[in-house]
Amino acid sequence: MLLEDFNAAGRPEAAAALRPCLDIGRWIEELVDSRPFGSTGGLLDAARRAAEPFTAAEVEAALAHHPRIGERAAGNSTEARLSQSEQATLGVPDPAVAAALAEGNRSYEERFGQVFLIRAAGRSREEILAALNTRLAHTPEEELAVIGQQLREIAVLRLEGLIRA
Ligand code: 2AL
Repeated sequence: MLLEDFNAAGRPEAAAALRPCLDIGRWIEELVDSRPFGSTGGLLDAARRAAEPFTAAEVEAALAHHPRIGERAAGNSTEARLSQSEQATLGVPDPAVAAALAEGNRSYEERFGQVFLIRAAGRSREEILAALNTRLAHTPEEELAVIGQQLREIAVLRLEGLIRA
């Protein structure tokens, strides 16, 4: 979508364009209401700042949209295709790394009661596994902050791919 079309779109259409990036109503509304943006850079800066910090409930709802690391998103929606492309770096996993990721995901979910989330684009499997092990030692409060940051990074990268000058 062109930035000028995003700027000119009706509120529901503009919100629908943003939703696959990050499904947090307050974030979407803030960006929709901040139009028009003079540049994609301005839009991305606003996306990094909007609705910060997220509440625990917002994070929990947004997490429900993300498949586990190492699991392919089902379907052909914009959201699923974005996730598949982000996780493409995971490639055909080395069975030992795949098993370690599955075990790490399990431990993380047991400890925090939610899916382990990380901005996968640009990260190797080994980096993701190392981050998973480090984050297992966090407190729930520390994790809430990290997850908020990861949701923002994923959203900004998605926006960068979806809206162009
Ligand atoms: C994902 C995903 O689908 N894309 C990404 O960057 N991270 N999932 C996850 N559990 O971290």
